[in-house]
Amino acid sequence: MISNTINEILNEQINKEFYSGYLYLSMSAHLKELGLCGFASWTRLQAKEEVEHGLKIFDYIINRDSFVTLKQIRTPEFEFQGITSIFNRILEHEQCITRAVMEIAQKAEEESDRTTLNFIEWFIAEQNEEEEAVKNIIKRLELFGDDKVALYLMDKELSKRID
Ligand code: OFO
Repeated sequence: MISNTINEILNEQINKEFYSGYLYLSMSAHLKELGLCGFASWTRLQAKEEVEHGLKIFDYIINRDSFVTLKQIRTPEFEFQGITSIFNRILEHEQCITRAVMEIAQKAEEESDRTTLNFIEWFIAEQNEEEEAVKNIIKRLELFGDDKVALYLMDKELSKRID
């Protein structure tokens, strides 16, 4: 069984992960409207991944004989100012999630809860990967600026993501 503090922070994290999914879906819809099907598909797959993250925590709480408390998921943003700003927003959001994950690790450490610490390490590595992937996309978007051919090629490339 995990402590109340850890239980609470993990339940909050489930909500953050599901909210991330909502945010990515909202972005995906917008990107699809713009005709950027590859970017839309990339963010949609990311949404799916976020739900999986939430479920991973959901299962962990239950496996530790604790209680899952699902909270309301807030409405995601739905107005965006162009492709680069969407990816800057993603980076900002992921950095915020990274801080939340680090806080869980910190709390687990304070409580000498090595099982949670071990569990959350997967998320720390995952956050690092996600931030890196988004930074690479931003770098290229900034580099190519308004070049439509480059955007077309990037869209094509991102459409190849399968999971
Ligand atoms: Fe769950 O990794 Fe992004 O938010």
